[in-house]
Amino acid sequence: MAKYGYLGLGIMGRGMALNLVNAGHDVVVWNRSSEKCDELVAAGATKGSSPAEVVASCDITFACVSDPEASKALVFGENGVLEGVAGGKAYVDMSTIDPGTAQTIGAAIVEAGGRYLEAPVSGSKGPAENGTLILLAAGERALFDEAEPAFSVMGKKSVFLGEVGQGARMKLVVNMIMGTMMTAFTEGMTLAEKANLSTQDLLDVLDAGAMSNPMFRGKGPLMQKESFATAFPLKHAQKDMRLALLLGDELAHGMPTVAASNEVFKKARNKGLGDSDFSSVYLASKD
Ligand code: NA7
Repeated sequence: MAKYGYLGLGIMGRGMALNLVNAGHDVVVWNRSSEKCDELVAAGATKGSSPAEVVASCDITFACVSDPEASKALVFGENGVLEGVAGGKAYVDMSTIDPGTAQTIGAAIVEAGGRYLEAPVSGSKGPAENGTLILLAAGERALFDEAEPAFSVMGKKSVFLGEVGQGARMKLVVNMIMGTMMTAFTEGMTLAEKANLSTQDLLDVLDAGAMSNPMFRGKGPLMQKESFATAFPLKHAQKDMRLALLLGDELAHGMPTVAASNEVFKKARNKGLGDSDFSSVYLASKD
């Protein structure tokens, strides 16, 4: 059985790494703030001393960190991934980053003698914990096939999308749709309130029709209670809107709806909601 590494034990990485351990795999973990490794070690993982050491001691190392800057720090930093990949070690970055950063990282890993796959995931805390993420992979096809035993534990569906960058692009398209859906939803909820409509009636009407979806069904009742426990940090949702807009910019593709939605997320960050769930954009829509 392959030995796996996992770097980055935030909301997403924690769930995925725990699922690998609980499925009986041999897993070595590392996180910048080392105390986050304790729960994993208690569950049966081994704690690694640095990204380089984890990658060098495992067959395939997965990573899930905040944003492009964090992904680059993990790979190019001191004792980083790049220092451990020689001899064909495999590295799978599951963070949501821009395609250019994924390509820069992928090329550097291969140049240093390693193997690379990007595999950003669709789904937040719950799917990470119960292994129902959707993995959007691109890069080395053979590595995608080799990683399947791990992917099948972390997710319910894995798709292979071609060359490095295509996974990032797909993820940004998906999250741009999700973000704009969320701001339209919160504006509808707050408009209903101001129009003296019952938000429960609105949720019931939406759920009975063609717009019924798990996100409205799950987040709607929480919005009514202004309960924003973090499943997907708002700062990461806004990062994805920003990166999607940059992709649109590169391709000269107009996205006025996304641009407007991004402004609402920026306003929410400015209100101090960056670490709350992205559905707390509701509070910015209320003004
Ligand atoms: P979290 O819960 O905010 O976790 C972020 C993780 O990234 C956490 O392990 C951080 O370590 C790590 N991080 C952040 N910056 C760095 C640097 N510079 N170097 C190393 N590690 C770093 O995010 P989620 O788990 O919800 O999301 C992760 C990704 O999936 C993100 O791209 C989302 O958009 C989707 P820390 O614990 O702070 O030391």
